[in-house]
Amino acid sequence: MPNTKQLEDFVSQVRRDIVRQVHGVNSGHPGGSLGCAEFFVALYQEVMKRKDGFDMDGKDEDLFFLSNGHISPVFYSVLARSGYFPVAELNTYRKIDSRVQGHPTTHEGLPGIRIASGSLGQGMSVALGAAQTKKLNGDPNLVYSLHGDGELQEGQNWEAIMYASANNIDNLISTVDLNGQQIDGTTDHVLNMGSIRAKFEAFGWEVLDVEKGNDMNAVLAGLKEAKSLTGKGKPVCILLHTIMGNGVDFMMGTHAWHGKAPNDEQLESALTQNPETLGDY
Ligand SMILES: Cc1ncc(C[n+]2csc(CCOP(=O)(O)OP(=O)(O)O)c2C)c(N)n1
Ligand SMILES: [Mg+2]
Repeated sequence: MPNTKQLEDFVSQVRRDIVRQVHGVNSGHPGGSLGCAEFFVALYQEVMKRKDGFDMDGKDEDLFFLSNGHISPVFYSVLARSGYFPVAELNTYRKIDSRVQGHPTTHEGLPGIRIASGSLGQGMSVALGAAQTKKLNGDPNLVYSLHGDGELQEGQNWEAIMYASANNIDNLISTVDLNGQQIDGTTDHVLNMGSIRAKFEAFGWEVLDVEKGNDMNAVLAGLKEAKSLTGKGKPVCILLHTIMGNGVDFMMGTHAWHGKAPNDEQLESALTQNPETLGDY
């Protein structure tokens, strides 16, 4: 099992992959991707029970669904570096005929991708369907999902959130990337949602906050605690407090880098801040 330093080194490489993918085609979403790097590395390298190889049935293993599909650069990097597909394929990000599309899709058959996402608001519905299926099949494994905070403004989420608790889907751990930012500004400014914790609780969920969503040990502890809360009749929500653009100083804490590529000079600076640890693709 990797130690914290190894996981942090992994994160450094993932950050390099994120900015290099986006810079390579001058498009894509670095901000949310960087903010969720620790979460993805913790999940795939430590927390999730995964089978060797990949199949769409997803039986007898934990599953993950990415709902905020625009943060695909972090997802692709962690999938590739966790053995799902060749790391060199990151070089085809957002290119014509690539399996590594700007927003994940299933028909390219990229191992690790279970749903198309990018049209926001749909992932929770799929995740809870998979979780309910596991319960019906007597499969004791868990389902994880990730959602943006701005994404919660999509109404379909709340149908899913309501359904999950009404049906005691207690093998589902849904994480919200609480970075306080979305495409056009802060979430408070664009559409103030009040207390997201109070809303999930009112809908019957168990909620826990991870205040340091970019601290590897805090993220691991939060995921561990969330796991301990499963199987008790309620779905579990992690409010993961992250910093958008984390790890690249000029991208941090602003929506400006939600969907914008760094130029050559900015890339150089970003790479200097994040040493190569596992080998660039
Ligand atoms: C249904 C739908 N509406 C609008 C968009 C455009 N869009 C893409 S990302 C985004 C912002 C989402 O905010 P958040 O989930 O907080 O992501 P972050 O900016 O933090 O990465 C929007 C509005 C979309 N992809 N899908
Ligand atoms: Mg956000």
